[in-house]
Amino acid sequence: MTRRCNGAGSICRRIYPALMIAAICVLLIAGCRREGAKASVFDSTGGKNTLSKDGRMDWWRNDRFGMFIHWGLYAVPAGEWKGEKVSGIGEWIMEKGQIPVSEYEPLAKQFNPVKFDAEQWVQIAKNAGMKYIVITSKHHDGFCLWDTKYTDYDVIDATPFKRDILGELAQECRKQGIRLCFYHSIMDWHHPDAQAPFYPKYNDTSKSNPNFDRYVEYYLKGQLKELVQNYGPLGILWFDGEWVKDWTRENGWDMFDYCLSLQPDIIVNNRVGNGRQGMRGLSKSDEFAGDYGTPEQEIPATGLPGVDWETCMTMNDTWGYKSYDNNWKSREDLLHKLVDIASKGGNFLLNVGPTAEGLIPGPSVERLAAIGEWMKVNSESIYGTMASPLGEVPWGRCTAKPGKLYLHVFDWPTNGKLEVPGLKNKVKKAYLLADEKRAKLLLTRTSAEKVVITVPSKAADPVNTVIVLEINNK
Ligand code: H79
Repeated sequence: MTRRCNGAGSICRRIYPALMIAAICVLLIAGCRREGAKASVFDSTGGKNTLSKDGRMDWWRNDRFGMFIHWGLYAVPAGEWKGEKVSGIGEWIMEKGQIPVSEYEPLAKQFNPVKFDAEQWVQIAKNAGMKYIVITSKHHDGFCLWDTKYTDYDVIDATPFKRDILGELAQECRKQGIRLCFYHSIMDWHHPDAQAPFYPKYNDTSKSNPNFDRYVEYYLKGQLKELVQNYGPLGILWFDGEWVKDWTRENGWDMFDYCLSLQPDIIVNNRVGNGRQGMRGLSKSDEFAGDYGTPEQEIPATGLPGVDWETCMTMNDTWGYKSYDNNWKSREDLLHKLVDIASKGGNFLLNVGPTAEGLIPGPSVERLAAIGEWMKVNSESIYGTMASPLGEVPWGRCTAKPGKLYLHVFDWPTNGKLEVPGLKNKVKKAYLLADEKRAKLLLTRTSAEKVVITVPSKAADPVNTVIVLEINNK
């Protein structure tokens, strides 16, 4: 959560000077739209697409907060195999437990999530203030949540449930105004032309499959076309598992172009290319395809000026449901993470792992409801904001819009004085975002770079009270 630069190496050396400049130019951001990220994708489609990257990314840069859903057969064993707990993330049980395809596949017969209610899931996301949902159409285990014609290993052909999960979600998302997006794994432990033959180590990155091209051209591309055509228009295609040996940089560009050919305004994450820097999630350079970086389970120590990124994170320690994982992050922590990410210019993709019955676990629902309560009052300080121009502030975080700063006060001052450092702009007015009357708070400039706001003795919200500053951008 701190802005220390721990171990981020060259990134830090690049970022700190940039941050300094940003701080010096505090809020000279007249037009104030976030600058478009590096245009690694411009013209990659040979002029077939008329949409600019900025045009495609516009909603995503505004919406900031999405729900990740990891759901598949792994919800059935829920972290246990043959009476033993299997360590690691739940959706990796097939690999971690070295389970052969022949033993994993029959889980499909037990997948009967009769309590699945798309309306409820979408409502939970929407009430939390989330604007998009990214669900696993296919994870590494290869099981598909829709009726794909490319395999019978799907919810319609292999399970007693026989309902089109993605279809029901697509319909609800449209109804409730949430953007639907799919996570689609490049790696596939079930497909004979992909990693299935690598058993007992499906994730062995030293191995090649001579038929991998056939898997990509016929199976992967065929499925993606089904997904876009049956359930689109989609928001994002979210790839993963790109580290398999057979996936090349060229595969990444080709797939990226293919996705845009299916839907010209679609967004594609950077894991479509094979240039990701581990869990830090950013691409090593512009040579790799993809629209935005994907730090996993971490928040970059500083913002990344000019780069679009989205932190994906679990609420406990697993993506796919594990019955005994109770290591939940607190609601306060999760809200602070959302704000921390926004203050650095990123998006937050927060995960839920529904059970085999089809329910989002209670602790997840409670946490999302708490975030939603805060968002109902304060979402203006998240949507459409940009990274903070202030640098580090001792009491919390800051987000910005043209002519406005949102001070997110995590630690409310006990002496009734909130000091705002690094602020040279003229401040016209300060008020509590929670105050419908917008009553003016007393402002005192104590130096060329410091303003002190006199605040009520008690915080409106003990977790995060937002103060709005109306400022002159010059
Ligand atoms: O879907 C969830 C996980 O199942 C998947 N991504 C999230 C969103 C995932 N997370 N962690 N892993 C998969 C573990 C993979 C780790 C590694 Fe690697 C693969 C280590 C070495 C190869 C990551 C990718 C680090 C280097 C390349």
